Amino acid sequence: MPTNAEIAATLTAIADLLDITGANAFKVNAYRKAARVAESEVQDLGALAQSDPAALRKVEGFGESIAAKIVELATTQRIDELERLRSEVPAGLLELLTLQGVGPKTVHLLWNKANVTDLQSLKSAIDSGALATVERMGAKTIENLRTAVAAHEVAGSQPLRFRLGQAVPIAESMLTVLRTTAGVRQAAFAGSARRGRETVGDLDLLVSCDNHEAVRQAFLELPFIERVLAHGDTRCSALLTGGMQVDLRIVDDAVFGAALLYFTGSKDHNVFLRERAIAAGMRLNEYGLHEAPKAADGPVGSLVAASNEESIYAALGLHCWPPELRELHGGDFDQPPPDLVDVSHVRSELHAHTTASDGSLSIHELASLAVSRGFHTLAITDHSKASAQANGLSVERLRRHIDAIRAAQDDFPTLRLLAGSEVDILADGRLDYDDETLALLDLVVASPHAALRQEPAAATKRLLRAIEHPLVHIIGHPTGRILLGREGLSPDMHELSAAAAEHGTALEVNCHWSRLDLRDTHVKIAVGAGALVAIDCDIHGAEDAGNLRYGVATARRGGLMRTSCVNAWDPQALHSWLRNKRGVRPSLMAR
Ligand code: DGT
Ligand code: CA
Ligand code: CA
Ligand code: ZN
Repeated sequence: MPTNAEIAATLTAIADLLDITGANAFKVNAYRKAARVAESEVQDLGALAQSDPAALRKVEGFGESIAAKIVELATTQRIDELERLRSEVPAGLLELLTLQGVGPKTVHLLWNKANVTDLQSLKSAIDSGALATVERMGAKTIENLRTAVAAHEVAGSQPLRFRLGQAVPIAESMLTVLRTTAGVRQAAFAGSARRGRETVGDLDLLVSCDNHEAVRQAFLELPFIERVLAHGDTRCSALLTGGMQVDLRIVDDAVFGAALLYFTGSKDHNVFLRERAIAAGMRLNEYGLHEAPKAADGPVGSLVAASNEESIYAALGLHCWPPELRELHGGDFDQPPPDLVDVSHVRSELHAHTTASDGSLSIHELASLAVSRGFHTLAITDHSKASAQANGLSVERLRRHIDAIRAAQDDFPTLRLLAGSEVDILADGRLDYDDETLALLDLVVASPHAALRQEPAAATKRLLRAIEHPLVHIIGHPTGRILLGREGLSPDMHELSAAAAEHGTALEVNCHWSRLDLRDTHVKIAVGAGALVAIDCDIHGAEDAGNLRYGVATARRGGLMRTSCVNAWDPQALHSWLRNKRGVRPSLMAR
């Protein structure tokens, strides 16, 4: 059955191919919008297509014809129209879409007016001058194509998206340099990175200043820049070593807020805001919110707001919601934003490894790190015996480790040290230690580490068993996925979340940027079911503490409130949950 991501990718493929063939723009846009809906939808669309096609048609943004396509895909694993389009359009044209700044409309033109069918024929058409004779192909467009082809040759084999935790540090180190440049007033990163998406297509930097030339110079001299793709008075683009693209916009300080709002996006959110502005007799773009023009094609009226985001939302009668929720169906901006969990709320680390298994810090070093983070509680959770590759602890070693943790407590008067374990959830859902051993521990994180290619039904059963286990507090990285690397398990998140809510078991958002597991859409389901969520750094070394922001961003994108995050609780609430969870269900304890 296709996943929502596969459905989204299929709809996008149809849209791209339709665009290349020069199809009606309304039809193409309907597919693109539907792809974005599929991507952010929390219901399993493939399952819905099979069980209740009528409900599928009711999903906002689908409509009759696209719902039918999804049903066709879910039941026959193919879509006739897609196959027809693929037979019509030369395969090499699709690769052209991966060129920076080249969209389906350009590809349509190249194919129809210059007989370009792939990268090679595009290169020849540029070099031979044949393109220059094509109508609507200006010198500038051709120059952009030439740069894009060159960039593709540098970065072609690179993934098209980059992980949040790799992109953000680069953005920040660039901003640090730009902020020291003469005349710079404000500098920030925007785009998907500011919205906390787990991967970003490119980085968007924004700087306001009195001296554009100095900023441009400073940007072009930044380290990691492999190739400059474009540089003008207000925008520069460059490709970094590693293949990621950075777009810099230089604006006047008075319109920084409007530019930040625009370049933070998402595109859907911008469309929403623009429509609200029009409905209110105003116009919104990256230069500010203005009164509407007096005459139909006259200049816009006077400036209403531009210096900061809050003033623009306020002038539109909306609340300023955090970037993480500025997505399609992100929320109701007429209402105040929810009290989302924040990095500053997190006061405990409940998943951390020492040198006893595969961590690089001792118990004392881990505890000192937790104290320096201002935390009131640290759970030491080394691996269990089945994780032999991670030097998991035998029962015997675990007993001695518990003693060592209890002994260390005396040295840390402000920190509660918990003796815990990250115990493997075996393929059938049994845990890697017996109940007698688990009962010795203050806290149990149960995680899947092996058998990560299970069928969804088996994965659901396996994880449910761990969630229902009376001695388990937290399910660690529930799917085991590795971003851009390993699919992991695809359990039924609705079922897991309902069970987690019922049993008071927390589901973890693992903060490591290669995991971010739960992912944002899963958090949304967990929140909807009323489940508790833990946000943990799964510390293996001191540097992992810095990943907290990525886990928190993921949780915020899923709408996680401060009150539902166990790491944000005060010591009393946290410790009584840990104790009571084991006490509340004597019937389960008896099993
Ligand atoms: P990415 O880079 O693919 O991870 O996603 P974004 O959201 O960073 O997208 P990007 O880099 O293409 O553009 C940055 C923001 O600029 C985007 O979130 C919204 C705004 N923006 C760019 N192009 C358009 C557009 O054609 N229409 C609208 N409404 N907004 C746009
Ligand atoms: Ca971007
Ligand atoms: Ca961009
Ligand atoms: Zn771990």
